Amino acid sequence: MNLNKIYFVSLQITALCLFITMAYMSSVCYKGSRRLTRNYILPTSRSCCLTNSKKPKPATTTDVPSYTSRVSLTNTSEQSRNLKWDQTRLMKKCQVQPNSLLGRFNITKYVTAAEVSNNQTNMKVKYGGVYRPSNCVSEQTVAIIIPYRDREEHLNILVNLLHNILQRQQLQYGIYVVEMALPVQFNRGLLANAGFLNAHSIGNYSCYIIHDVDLIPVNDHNIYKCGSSPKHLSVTNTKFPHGLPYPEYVGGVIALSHEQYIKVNGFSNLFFGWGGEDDDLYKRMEASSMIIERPPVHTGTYIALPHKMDSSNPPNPYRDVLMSQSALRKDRDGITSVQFSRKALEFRTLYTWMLIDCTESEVIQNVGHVKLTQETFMQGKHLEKQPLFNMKRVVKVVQRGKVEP
Ligand code: BGN
Repeated sequence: MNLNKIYFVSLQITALCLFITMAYMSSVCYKGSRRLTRNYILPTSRSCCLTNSKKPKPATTTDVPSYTSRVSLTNTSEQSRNLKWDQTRLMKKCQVQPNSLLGRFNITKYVTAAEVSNNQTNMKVKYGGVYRPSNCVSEQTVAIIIPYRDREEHLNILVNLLHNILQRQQLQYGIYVVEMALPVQFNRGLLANAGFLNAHSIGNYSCYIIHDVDLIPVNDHNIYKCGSSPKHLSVTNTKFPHGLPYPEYVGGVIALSHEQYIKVNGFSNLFFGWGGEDDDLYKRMEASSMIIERPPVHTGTYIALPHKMDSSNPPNPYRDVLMSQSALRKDRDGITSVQFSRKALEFRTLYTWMLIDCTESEVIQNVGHVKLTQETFMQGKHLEKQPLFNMKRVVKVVQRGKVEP
């Protein structure tokens, strides 16, 4: 009798345990399927769910391009999306002016290439020069685009310093160095456009900062983020110690959000050689009714690294002609029309490097330059009584590119 009673009670206990276990498991699975648990959801816990019989789709190479999976900027696999969602939900937003900032600092000596690779800050950077803060969520994702040719020493100094500053600013960012293949003349605007398009497809950034390779920031209160208007960050440098050389100057370092870059159609692609592409950008922004934001002079200060006159980048003799019609040309000459081929793409230790090749004639042809200049000439006559440019000189530009007028 006693034995029977014990047997009966133990049966009841076993049944109760079984019931509790099943109830617990189904609740975990249910929560998992609705992504509500605080635990990171693993495929094993999901696959146990009776309510969610669909197995997670395995990540294919097209889902997760090797670059993005390595840097975890936009990993599209379901598991990583869950992870990201949960992490993001748990983390606070990064500060606008983090306590780690130093303000104005002195640079007593520049780093060597060896020091750059041993630097602790640089070790936190992932291949391709991308970084995200580990303890907070950056409000913006920032791509630094550096148009580049033959300035390795400057590039080392700049990239090393940028990693330090941008990490102190608690930003999620990537650095992109865009090089122009020889023998084509250097074209800063076209390189910026190519950098924008590539960085966008790699990391879908919200903010794009076009940065001269020889300008070194010396104040980390100069926040490398975009604003509601384009933000010109390099207000003064050792070459222009008294501030802007002229009020419309937007050369050096400028930050444009993704929307702003699209709205102005980026830079003109037609400025081969030195000068004018930045003034042309100013005209595009003006034509789009944008105003330019700037930090105070003390904050927007840079060192201009000295360099010899660059023989492969002579002043562009057509820059004033091109500039005079920039607003009218803007919609057909920019990121919507840029012509180039990407010869190489490398995810280097501290930056992503790409080599861009183009031919002047193709670039000019693609803008429909001759046709456009005749149209704008007529428009100019009609609207302003005065022709907007010197027709003879524009034809010369076209002939230089060997396009039949
Ligand atoms: C200006 C250049 C800019 C350059 C600044 C500073 C031109 C256009 C002339 C019609 N503009 O003179 O491109 O950033 O100097 O060096 O050349």
